Parts: sequence; C-alpha cells; structure tokens
Amino acid sequence: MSITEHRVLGDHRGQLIAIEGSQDVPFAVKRVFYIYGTKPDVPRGQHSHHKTQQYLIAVNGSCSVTLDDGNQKTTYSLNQPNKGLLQDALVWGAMHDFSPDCVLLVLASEHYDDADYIRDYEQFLKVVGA
Ligand code: T46
Repeated sequence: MSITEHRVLGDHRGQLIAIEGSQDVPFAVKRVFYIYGTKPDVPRGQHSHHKTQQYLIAVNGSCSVTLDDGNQKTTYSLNQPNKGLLQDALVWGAMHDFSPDCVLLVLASEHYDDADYIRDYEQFLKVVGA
C-alpha cells in the first residue's frame, strides 16, 4: 500500500484528474461515496472489510489515513486531489486529522454490505491471523 500520484490533466480552464476502474485502481468500481463536514478530532472508518477494496482520494482539503494489516501500521497523508491510497481487503483503516474543508472520495470494489465489515479490532486480528 502506498500513495499513487495520478496525472493532472488541465489547461488554462483548470484541472482534471481521471481514474479508470481496473486500470488506475486494481478493481472494477462498483460504488462511490464521499465524506465531508468531518471534525478534525473525530476519526472515521476504524474498521476493515472481508472483501471490499477501497481507493481513497482527498479531492479537497486534507486528512491522514492509518492502515493496519495486523502486523504493521502506516499513516499516510492525503493532501492533493491527484493522490490516491489503496486500502486492501482485510486491512484496518482509520481516517483522521481532517482539515475543515476535506472531502474524502472513496471508490469501492463492492456494493454496500454491512456484513462485509469487521468493526471489532480483536476480531480483525483473529481473521488476519495476527
Ligand atoms: C470508510 C470511510 C471513509 C451506506 O448506506 N452506504 C455506504 O456505501 C456507506 C459507506 C455507508 N452507508 C451508511 C452506513 C451508516 O449508516 O452510512 C452510514 C455511515 O457509515 P459508516 O459509519 O460506515 O461511516 P464511516 O465514516 O465510519 O466509514 C465510511 C465507510 O464505511 C468506510 O468504509 O472507509 O467512510
């Protein structure tokens, strides 16, 4: 997992960034959602998924994302609209330290299914065998 910097297409009219499913992200995109109006001191996420892969882009403002595979935790800074971060299935993710203007866009490999979520950290560690 690492930050990918996407090509910024633009001209005198402004900028454009294109993300192609199965090309720029390693899955066909089935769902898009975004969070905004977040609070700097209130983390979001704090769960993992059995199957869903996610691709995170702060299309406005900035935030930090801590990914944890059960053995190692790494914190990434999303602070440019051309920077994306893959959160693989069975990786615990927490989004935090939002700027007031942050809009965090998430591309997902699966439709929404609450049963795909692992919300308990101890259960997550068991599932990944850590
Ligand atoms: C993630 C972060 C950034 C839906 O109905 N459909 C959806 O696709 C999603 C993602 C959520 N919901 C409903 C479920 C809850 O009633 O929206 C409500 C808030 O969802 P949740 O509590 O999961 O929100 P966050 O901010 O903790 O987490 C969400 C995503 O679940 C998560 O995968 O990466 O945003």
